[in-house]
Amino acid sequence: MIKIDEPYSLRLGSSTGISPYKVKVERRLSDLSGYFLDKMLVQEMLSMGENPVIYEVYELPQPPVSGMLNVGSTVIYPGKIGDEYYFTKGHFHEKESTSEVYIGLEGEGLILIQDRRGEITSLEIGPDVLVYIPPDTAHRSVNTGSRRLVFFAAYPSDAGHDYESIERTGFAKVVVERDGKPVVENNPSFHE
Ligand code: PAN
Ligand code: ZN
Repeated sequence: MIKIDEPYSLRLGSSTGISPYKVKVERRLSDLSGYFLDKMLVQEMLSMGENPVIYEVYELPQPPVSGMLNVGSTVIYPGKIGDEYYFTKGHFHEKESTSEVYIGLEGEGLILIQDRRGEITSLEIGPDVLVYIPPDTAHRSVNTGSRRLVFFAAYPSDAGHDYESIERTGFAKVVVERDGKPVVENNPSFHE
């Protein structure tokens, strides 16, 4: 068992991305119903009792104390709602000075990183790729492949998650399938 404040090692990979873990969060379509472009399709699916798991997060959290790090992994399943690939909600950190590092373990995808002015960068993630997320940027992960996308994350344990700010405006770009390939396009419902 891993104890707070003591050195530990853990294993990367396997079905949960990190093992052991302490907390598992599951996000289904119903948790993300306002997030996808095709809201009619989402309502139709949910009313038919279709509520797929979009992603899971496995975490080894520490107390929210400056200087400590949370580590975790995210597993995004392959799939689309209409043309739009499955993604995470996305968030800013409440403590704006905090940054984060993702390391790809399995599959392929894109990380959308957006600053407060709505300037957005998309970076590829996959096995052995490290993505640095600077302070005060919203970040969302998108699975553009046909298999699970799994990545490791480490961030300050006192960072906190602010989902509301980015939920209000949306991300400036969406990742959709065009002719069988992922394409990053302007989000028609983005508003500053
Ligand atoms: C990640 C994310 C994880 C799930 O651990 O929390 O990928 O995405 P949402 O939190 O946006 O649902 C992270 O960035 N932590 O700070
Ligand atoms: Zn984060």
